[in-house]
Amino acid sequence: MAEAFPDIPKIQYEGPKSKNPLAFKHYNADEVVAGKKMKDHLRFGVAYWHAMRNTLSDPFGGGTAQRPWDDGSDSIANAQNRARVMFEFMEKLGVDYYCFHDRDVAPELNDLAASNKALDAVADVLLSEQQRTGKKLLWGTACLFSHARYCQGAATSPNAHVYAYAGAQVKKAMDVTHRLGGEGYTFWGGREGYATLWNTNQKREMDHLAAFLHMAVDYKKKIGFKGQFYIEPKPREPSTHQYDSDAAACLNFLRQYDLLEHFKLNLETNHATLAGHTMRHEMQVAIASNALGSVDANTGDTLIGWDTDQFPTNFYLTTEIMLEILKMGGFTTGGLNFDAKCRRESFEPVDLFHAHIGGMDAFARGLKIAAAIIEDGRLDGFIKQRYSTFDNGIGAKVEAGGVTFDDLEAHTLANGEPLIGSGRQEMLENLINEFI
Ligand code: XUL
Ligand code: CO
Repeated sequence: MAEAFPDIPKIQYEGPKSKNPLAFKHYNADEVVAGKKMKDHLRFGVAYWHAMRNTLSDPFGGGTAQRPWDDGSDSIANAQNRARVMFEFMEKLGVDYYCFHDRDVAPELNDLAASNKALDAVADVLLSEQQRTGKKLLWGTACLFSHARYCQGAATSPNAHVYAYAGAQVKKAMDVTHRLGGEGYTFWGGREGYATLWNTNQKREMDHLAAFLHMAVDYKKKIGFKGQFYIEPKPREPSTHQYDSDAAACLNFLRQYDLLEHFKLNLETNHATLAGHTMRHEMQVAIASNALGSVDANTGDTLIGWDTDQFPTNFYLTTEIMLEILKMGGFTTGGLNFDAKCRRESFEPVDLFHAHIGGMDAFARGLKIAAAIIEDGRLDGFIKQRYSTFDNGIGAKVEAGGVTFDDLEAHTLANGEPLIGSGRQEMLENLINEFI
């Protein structure tokens, strides 16, 4: 096969002084930071649906992307060729993982049996390319949101036959993920929510979704798939409201339906923004329940109200994300999947490289900065000190449990007005800037 990117060499680390747009300035895969190689901290993934399938359309115009290797057809041969291009891309970029949707790697054909066959034929190529290159599958998923049958939901459709179709599709996507040695499987409830409550029975839909996820858990056991299940929160878009609206809503849902032990969260920065949260907030909520699994690394635009899926370039953002990852002890099955696309104006193949290089460098910088902040210790020291009244006396008793309102009243009558310290927000913001 002719190369898809003949003019692009393997991207090398050239250091911060390099002016080469096709070189890493900060990401040096084998360099050890905080006791581990950068590549093992960051576990980057390329998102197949964006890198290979996004035509770069927007609500006002069609796709602009130039992808000379793609003949634009729905043929299996074209899908197989694209899979080979994906691996050439990952090899040149030096990324070890990828993530895919079933309908993005292979075409959806006239019926389920034909679509499954097409998926198997593309999976054959994915498997042989994995074996050739040593690249791995971070997670797979099923696209339960593009086809017209899912316009009113998949596992929350009011129609049981649509629900059954969705289950059949997930069963196959899990089989393929398992066959490819996937380290995880993601459920993004693309249309699991509602457009209007006038036609919706929320309780029934949530019960159906929970039953669906329990079936997935059972099927996972049946086939011996050991990968981690993830739920990906997002508050709205395409639905008016999505049931997995943010980390807290997902965790509540999982707890309510006895699913929490089987799922972790795949958190996406742009989805956090749409939910009115910061990514760091979402990460801390998930980590507090031991449920942060993986990250869809992208960013939104605060001036645009939809999911713009931009590449992350902001060092403050990547520092915050890496601080949380380091403090949780690192990823186990998860990684940083670039669920991000080039802008509509950036339509050339080389733009795919610039975009990923920028995201990888931004995270490499974020990792180094976060490691330095932790090593410095002042930030953690301040927070520890801020809560130190809970380390002894009445505070320690509260944390140990068993304190009553009567005890709190007796303490207050004896001690009078508390002395409190400044929150020092500005000092801490300055401290962070020392490192960035
Ligand atoms: C959609 C989104 C998805 C999931 C996988 O907003 O982020 O691409 O990551 O289905
Ligand atoms: Co995503």
